[in-house]
Amino acid sequence: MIIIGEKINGSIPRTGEAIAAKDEAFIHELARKQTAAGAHYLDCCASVTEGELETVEWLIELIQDESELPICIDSPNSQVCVDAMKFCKKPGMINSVSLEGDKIDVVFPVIADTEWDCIALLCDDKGIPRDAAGRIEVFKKTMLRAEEYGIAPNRLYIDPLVETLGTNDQSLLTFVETCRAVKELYPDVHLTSGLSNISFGLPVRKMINIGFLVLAMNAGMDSAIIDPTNRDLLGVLFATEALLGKDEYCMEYIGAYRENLFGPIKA
Ligand code: THG
Repeated sequence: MIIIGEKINGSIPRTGEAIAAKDEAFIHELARKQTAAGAHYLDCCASVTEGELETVEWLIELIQDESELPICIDSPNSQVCVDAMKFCKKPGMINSVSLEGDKIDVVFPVIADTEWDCIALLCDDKGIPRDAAGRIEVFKKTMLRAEEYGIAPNRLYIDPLVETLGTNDQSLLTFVETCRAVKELYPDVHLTSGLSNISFGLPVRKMINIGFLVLAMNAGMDSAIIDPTNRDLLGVLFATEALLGKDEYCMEYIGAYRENLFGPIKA
């Protein structure tokens, strides 16, 4: 599983406060903790109404003080995404494009001849297609655009988008059907997702999130935007990899346990 650490995101109240207060130590600590917890990328989302690019630059520099990990630049503004690439010491990931507006035309030509990867959401100007068939149509169009620019399927992380279970009881089933169809059409593309939308408005959200993670991994999801310092989630993640036959002799599971990434908290 490719773990994208979600904690440096201004829409998390405590992180938002730290960004507003220019609290460098707090951002340093988020970068350090998520790196120690085994993340592979660190998501960076300013979530500010003004001066987004300057805030993203500040965040990226703080992240790079503490971590060698590649950065996942998370902004709804594609121009900010591509402008922030130059602040990064190594290629990372753009989060995200979709068929909405001119996002693909802004991002794909810039990343084409680089080693940057990109998350693509399965939505367009009409929103998120209700059923899997509609999302697959968006996926096919996205892949045609990627091919035009010579971006190989293994550089794309497809986010099928998940709706809230509380308002759509078919949400997980639609997500799974979309994942399976994506993998059948293009076995080399990655699948990713944030976990939080599924459980919005429900009590004890962590339970729903964990169930979602397991079922999504079973459908081929090989990446997730999560809190890597959530020890319960990490334990289930490593257990599920092993159960799905993707962890020879459970070496990864055992290794993560030995590194104290999950399990009872040791003094
Ligand atoms: N898809 C893509 N990008 C995304 C999302 C997505 N970026 C933003 C968001 N969704 C993913 N990021 C977050 C960040 C924080 C939280 C949820 C989603 C959050 N975190 C809790 C906190 O920090 O307090 C902790 C949760 C936990 O402990 O597990 O709520 O869907 N492409």
